[in-house]
Amino acid sequence: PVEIVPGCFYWPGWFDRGEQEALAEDLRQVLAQAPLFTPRMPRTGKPFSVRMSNCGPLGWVSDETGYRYQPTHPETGAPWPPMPARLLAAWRALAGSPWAPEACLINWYAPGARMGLHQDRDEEEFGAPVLSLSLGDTALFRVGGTSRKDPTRSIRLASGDALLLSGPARLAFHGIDRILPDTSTLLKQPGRINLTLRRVHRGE
Ligand code: MD3
Ligand code: FE
Repeated sequence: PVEIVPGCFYWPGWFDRGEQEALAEDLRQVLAQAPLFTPRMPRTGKPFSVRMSNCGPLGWVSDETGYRYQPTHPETGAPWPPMPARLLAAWRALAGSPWAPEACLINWYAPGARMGLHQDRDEEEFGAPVLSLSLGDTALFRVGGTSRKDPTRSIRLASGDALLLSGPARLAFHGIDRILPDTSTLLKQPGRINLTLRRVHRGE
């Protein structure tokens, strides 16, 4: 892999086209059980431009009352569907963690959606890495340091790419500046899916 900033490892083209198609089909089945919802900012209730769902024992949600992990879908009340075996295999191959991932957040970016610079701090375990997998249109991804003022680097995350955030990069500021239109034929509609596999609790 290529180290983008300390602890941020990048595998361009980790999944070949056939594997990407199989993963996209896995996700269609997950989303049939756990439909995309529109998260809202704490306090203000302002909607995110990104829509979300989850699979695995826990899922990340955000509403007027705050950010949290919970075992059920915020709208249907059903447990999140299990993580597809293909995702668990990618975690085992790349994460270097003895513990299984507890949550897989599914982010759906329609053209024009973005995600502002932020840190991921809702997990109790920052020692475990986060694994990000991209499908569909290419995203312009930005990553900096642990202070918002630190300089940032941009890379394009294309369909099939994998990114591991570990060590000092685990608490780095990061975001998605924009989705580049017409850069992939994988999905049946224009846009991008990002998957992030995470540990929420300390391993035991
Ligand atoms: C750096 N997702 O879900 S993936 C997120 O493309 C998130 O949907 C973006 O930021 C997306 O929280 C970026 C790359 C990524 C994911 C998690 C990180 C970078 C990260 C956690 C810590 C540091
Ligand atoms: Fe994030």
